[in-house]
Amino acid sequence: MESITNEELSPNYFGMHVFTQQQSNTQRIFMTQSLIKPVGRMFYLQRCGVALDAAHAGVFSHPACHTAPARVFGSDTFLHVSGGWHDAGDYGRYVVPACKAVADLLLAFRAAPEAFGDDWDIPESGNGVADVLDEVRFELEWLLKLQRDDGGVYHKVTCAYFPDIAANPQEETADLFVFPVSTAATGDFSAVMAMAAPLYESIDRTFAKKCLRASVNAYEFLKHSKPLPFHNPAGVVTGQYDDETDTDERYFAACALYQATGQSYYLADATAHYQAGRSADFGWADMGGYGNAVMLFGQRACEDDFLAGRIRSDLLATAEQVCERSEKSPLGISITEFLWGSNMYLLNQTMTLLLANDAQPSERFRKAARSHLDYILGNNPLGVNYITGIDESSPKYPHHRPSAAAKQAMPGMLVGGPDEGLHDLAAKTLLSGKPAAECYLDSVESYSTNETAIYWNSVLIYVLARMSKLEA
Ligand code: 9MR
Ligand code: ZN
Repeated sequence: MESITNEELSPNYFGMHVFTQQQSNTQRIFMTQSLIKPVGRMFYLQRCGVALDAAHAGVFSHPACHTAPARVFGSDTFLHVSGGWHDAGDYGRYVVPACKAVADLLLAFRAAPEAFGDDWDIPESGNGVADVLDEVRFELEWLLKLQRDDGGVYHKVTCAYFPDIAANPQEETADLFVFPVSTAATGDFSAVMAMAAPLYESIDRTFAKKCLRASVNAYEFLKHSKPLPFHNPAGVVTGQYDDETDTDERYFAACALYQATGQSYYLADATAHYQAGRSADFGWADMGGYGNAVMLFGQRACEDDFLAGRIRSDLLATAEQVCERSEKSPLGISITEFLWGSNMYLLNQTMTLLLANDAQPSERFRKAARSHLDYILGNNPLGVNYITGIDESSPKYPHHRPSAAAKQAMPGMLVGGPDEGLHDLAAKTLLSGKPAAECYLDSVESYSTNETAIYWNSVLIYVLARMSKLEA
């Protein structure tokens, strides 16, 4: 990447170097576009169940991992559930965050298809299909394996414990388990399968149909199921992704199925869920924002004018609030607390701004979005570019097993960023008393501030793709 010298930048309030209004555009277009490929390639490098060859994966190549059949927890049944992406710095595969990642990537492709080439240097490159869709299909094929015949979708496939931090993927050979069906997983699954169906229609009709059938099947399970929240059984410590509220996932599924089929049955459900309580967020536990996004920007105009109007005005109002917080903040960002994965929360809110800008173009929304991306790329109190492998200030020691094993950071990964809760020992020991925005440690020990995750990279992809089109 072309480097930008300090002279081209000017110091801001904190003496940090930022893009200026006049200088920014060309540089930012170049920067956002050139980041899409490395950030997108992270998904390929997280692939599970298949060998990654040296030609495509370099030092991160590995033989097929996690291919043993997994035991349905508490039973004598074993299932073949290989495939999908490793979630994060661990090798777990979890449906709920996987669906957030898929939803982000599919929305990104819909919003800016021209930002996605067929040249990500993955095995499918050059096959005539945008590599982001090849990559998403890899995840969808895995998700399909997690659906029971009655439509319910298992919550996760993991071991009971995390392996050593320097374990290669193929070295995690402890027993694998498939954990119980949850309604959050089933709702998210139904929704992303419905989002995928129309996008894969022209690529592979049979696959598109399979996605739609699976979506409908999951939806009918949901309709007849009480909420089934997931909690780790005793003795299991891998990620939980627990979500006590499944109404937003049910809403998202109804919206996506309405978009895919045009059936009033789903529209009526979407309206009912919306009226019962709405969530406009894009977090792994709060998927209502995706329902809104597919409803407003899907292929079909929403036939319920009242619902469409409400969604639109809510989106604009939420974006105004994001701007207000961002404009008030000395850091130029809209998050007011730094939770585990703070960088994701900031980018989720940036997604709100960019969707709102699509509903009603506004320089105010775009300005806040630029300021947020600048923060991620280094305009923050620590001067850290929170994406690995981009410049000298990028994290070098992410809490990420393949990186620890290879003794070098896999490039193109967004780290979680400051977490004022100091949720790991290294953070507690070394960051105590620091301002919230500085509660970040570039250490492999700091899983609460320096881990990486597919659903953090995915929202970054959305922001990069949408902004590269905006700036052009
Ligand atoms: O991203 C998750 C964050 O929102 C939670 O606060 C945290 C603790 O429950 O877990 C994070 O997810 C981790 C998951 O549990 C296991 N894989 C790594 C994830 C990223 O740190
Ligand atoms: Zn694996």
